[in-house]
Amino acid sequence: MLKQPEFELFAFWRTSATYRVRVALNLKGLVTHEKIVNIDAGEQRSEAFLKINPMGAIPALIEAGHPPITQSLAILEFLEEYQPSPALLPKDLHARARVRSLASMLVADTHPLITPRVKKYLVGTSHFDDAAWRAWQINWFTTGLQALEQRLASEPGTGIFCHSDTPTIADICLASIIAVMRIFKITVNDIPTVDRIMASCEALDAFAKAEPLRQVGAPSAN
Ligand SMILES: N[C@@H](CCC(=O)N[C@@H](CS)C(=O)NCC(=O)O)C(=O)O
Repeated sequence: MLKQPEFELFAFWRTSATYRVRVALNLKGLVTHEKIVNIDAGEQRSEAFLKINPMGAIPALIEAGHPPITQSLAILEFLEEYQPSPALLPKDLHARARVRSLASMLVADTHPLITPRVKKYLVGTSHFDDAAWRAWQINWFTTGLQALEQRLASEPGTGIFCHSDTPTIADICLASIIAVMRIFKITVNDIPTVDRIMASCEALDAFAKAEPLRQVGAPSAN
């Protein structure tokens, strides 16, 4: 029998934060119905969507009868508690803190700097042209991923994945950044540990199925 969607996910094909939620749902075998918010058309700033998330950003996850959950990391933590298996956080207290710390380097310190709202502000107030915006993107992706590489390459907790040998929230966040960099055709060199872990992630169906170009609305899916 076909599984019924348990959640509604406000999403767009290419976004990093939505990718994170898609991977977690896939890993946990949970089903959603996606509602597209076209961020290229500015739908995230529509009156209707601002009632769901006043920040004007996706994703938002709604379980029937409950208020929306926004912020991809909060959604991942919610899904982890909603369905603990397979676990996306290690059991050990210090290992959990490490995974959350690695994830935050990307979700809190890297991704927000390259969002459409930041671009809109820089173009509108500082007259950024395409070249200036691209240099900005490359700078912040490079800063985030090089710092992550330094930690992954030197810390004993690193295994096949960011922490040990099963995927965690940190891997989901790492893969979400690389996935959008590919859309923007940006590469960061000399990050061998990050590249190796990304390859381990992509070998898993849950990550492969979340690949932006495989989503409804993506250029190749039309
Ligand atoms: N910290 C938030 C970031 C959400 C976010 O910025 N989402 C982007 C797409 S990846 C968005 O909707 N941006 C709209 C905009 O910047 O105008 C999260 O992780 O959920």
